[in-house]
Amino acid sequence: MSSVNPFSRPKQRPQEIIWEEQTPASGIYFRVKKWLHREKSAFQKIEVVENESYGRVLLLDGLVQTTEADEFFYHEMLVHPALHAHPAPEQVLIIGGGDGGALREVLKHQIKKAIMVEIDERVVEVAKKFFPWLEPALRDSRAELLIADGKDFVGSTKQKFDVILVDSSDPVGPSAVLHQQGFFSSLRKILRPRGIIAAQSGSAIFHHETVRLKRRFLEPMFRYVNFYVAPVPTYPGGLWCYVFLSERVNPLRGPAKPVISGLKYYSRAIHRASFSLPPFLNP
Ligand code: SPD
Repeated sequence: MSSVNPFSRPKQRPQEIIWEEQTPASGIYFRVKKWLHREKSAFQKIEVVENESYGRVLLLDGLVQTTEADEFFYHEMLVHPALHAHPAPEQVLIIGGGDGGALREVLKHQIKKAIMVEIDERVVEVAKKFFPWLEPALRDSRAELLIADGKDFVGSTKQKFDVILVDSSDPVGPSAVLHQQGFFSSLRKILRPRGIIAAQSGSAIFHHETVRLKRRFLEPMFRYVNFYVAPVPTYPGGLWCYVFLSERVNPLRGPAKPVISGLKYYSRAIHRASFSLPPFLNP
């Protein structure tokens, strides 16, 4: 997090503030230190602002996706539970994830190939310019970027994967289909027998109904359907849900190998703790 004193208040408040309406009655705001980018792509509104507390903030259609200060919570927890639970992942697929945070984390593992399928080329271009980790990740010889519709790719590819990560945006706009039953049944078909899917699944505080519905259609599809949580300070409610899906790998057994060093949030203890849901989230 930044070194700004969280208790100090600016004497002269700059005027511009942007906010994400997280529920009809509440949200989060960012005082704009500087506008870095604003455009309307073929798919969505893409904005990047500089903020004193969170650094660079990427918003898609007004919804916060990534901030420099807190993206590690989200990306580490999307990627590492699955990549550590699988004993030897080689082929990894990332659906979405155009800002590259998930790809960066995947490449910390000894995998052979990571394919990232992002629908909006402009998100990748903008992220390359403003978020320093994407360019080097894309230069890694194991990484492949496909600009394509994730649902179409999954429906047509002949490849099979050890780990599939769904780094989607919220279930509105181009990402809506990535939260639906049909998409998960297509993912199932391209998963290797010991494979694992990890998908972001919304706010633990505000999206109970979506989580409940997802659980209902996923449970008949996979032997292991385990929701887990992690903090993401700038996401609605500050506590985020993910789902871990597998036929063979039980995530409650914990990492299948030593945890890679240098991570900021994920650890062996966090792996176990994150699958232990508080009573209000249990079905
Ligand atoms: N409301 C926030 C949900 C965003 C989840 N995806 C973020 C993508 C970052 N790689």
